[in-house]
Amino acid sequence: ERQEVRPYNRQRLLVVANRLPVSAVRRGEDSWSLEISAGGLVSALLGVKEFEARWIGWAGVNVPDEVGQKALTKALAEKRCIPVFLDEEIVHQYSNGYCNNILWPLFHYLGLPQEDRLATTRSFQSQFAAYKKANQMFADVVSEHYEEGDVVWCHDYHLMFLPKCLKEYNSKMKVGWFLHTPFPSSEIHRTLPSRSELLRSVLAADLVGFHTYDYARHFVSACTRILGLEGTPEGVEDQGRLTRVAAFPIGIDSERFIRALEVPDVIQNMKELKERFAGRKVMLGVDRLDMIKGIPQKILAFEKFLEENASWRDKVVLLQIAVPTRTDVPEYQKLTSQVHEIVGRINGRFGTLTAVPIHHLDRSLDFYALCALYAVTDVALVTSLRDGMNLVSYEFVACQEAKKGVLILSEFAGAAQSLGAGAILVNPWNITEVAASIGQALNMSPEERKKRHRHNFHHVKTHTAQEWAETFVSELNDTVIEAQLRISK
Ligand code: ADQ
Repeated sequence: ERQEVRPYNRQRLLVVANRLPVSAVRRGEDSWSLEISAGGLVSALLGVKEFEARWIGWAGVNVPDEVGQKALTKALAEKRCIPVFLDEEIVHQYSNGYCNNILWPLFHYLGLPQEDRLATTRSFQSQFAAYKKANQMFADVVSEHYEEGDVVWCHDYHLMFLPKCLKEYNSKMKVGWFLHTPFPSSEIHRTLPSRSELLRSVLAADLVGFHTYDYARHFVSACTRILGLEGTPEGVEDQGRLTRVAAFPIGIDSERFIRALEVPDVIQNMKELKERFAGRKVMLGVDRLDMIKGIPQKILAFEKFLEENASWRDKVVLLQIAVPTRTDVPEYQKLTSQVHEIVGRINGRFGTLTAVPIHHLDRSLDFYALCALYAVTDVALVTSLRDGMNLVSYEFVACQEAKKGVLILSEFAGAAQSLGAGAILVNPWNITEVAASIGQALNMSPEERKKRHRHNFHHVKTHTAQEWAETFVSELNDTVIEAQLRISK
């Protein structure tokens, strides 16, 4: 066993999230290959270098046998990752069921189809039981690895029950919880049968963080209205114990994107893309293929723009890169076919023998390919119906120093609050408005583009992922010290 020497000034940070930042593929009885997986949280925490961070989470595979578990644990240790092993039934009920089928749509203000709603209502109790059981399994692994002085940072809606489990294990543990999605209006949260239990377990944390003040305010209102607790400017108070609640808007590792544009392969790729789309303006969408991203709405708005602006038809192209996620869920399969159908119809309608207006790719791109695309884009289209923050808008801005392209951004993305002044804000449900904003963006004067870009670029460069994590952790440390002082008074 390799002995690790820990620099005395670096605090240990245990990052607990549903998924580890790597995906594991089994190559043999005791051999595994690991790949870094895409996603907002991964992108953000890759930028954090200040702490000695360790990840605790599920590796995304079912490993029923002990030999496999041992080998995977060993392989993951090299990446500073610690696995939580969940069996298929738990994953089905906890992750696919309670997390993705109940909390995810609810937190994004999306309803379920009637038949799913009834089925969900029936299976609710068993799914919530699985959710609590899974959270307890995460807590067991955390407590096994916890050392005094560590900071434990729990992430997202999958782990709302975790702060309570951790504090039951050790009331002195420093526990923070951060939500990457919106927290909805208390009127929405109220409909959850497990509404109180979830709020109470989150409140067991010392610090609770959200991307925006609105989400934080919704959470505090839920606690006051549903639990009858007192909301203060600092957070939520329960019999003298304060849970600090605040906004910590996430960012990206902007330098990583800026540097990527100097890599020879990226420069070559940009050159090829420019040649490929010469004479046409490039519009870009990059999203996980998810209901919340408003992909059909975006494409319909683009169709409306082409319909109303015949002169632009052979002068603009929309590249929509959509990584499939949750492909085993029927709702997501339906969304994929719906998007394909709309794209096919529009390309049939406005395409020529040599060119089509929409290129739709159902896949993930590697980091460098993505940077090249961002850099050659004239207009980025982010039309999320709801989005905690939306990092794609940040990444686009980071890659636009040369071009100063335009960002069209949904007012329902958290990013609207930080990049709103530089972007064109739209209501993604209003296709006429989005179509008009496409025209505005394509015709915008270079001076105005420059002015808008300057605002956004400054924000993206100064509000980084690293700063986000450092602020959260130092606030968590301070909160715990203040609480101790209050008790000793
Ligand atoms: P996501 O819903 O995953 O994150 P987002 O913030 O846009 O949304 O992050 C997506 C990440 O995946 C980006 O880093 C992007 O580059 C990458 N990505 C997306 N499509 C890709 C593709 N086709 N190929 C390669 N990479 C791709 C959740 C919340 C967000 C919140 C983040 C962080 O839903 O609202 O901003 O967490 O908190």
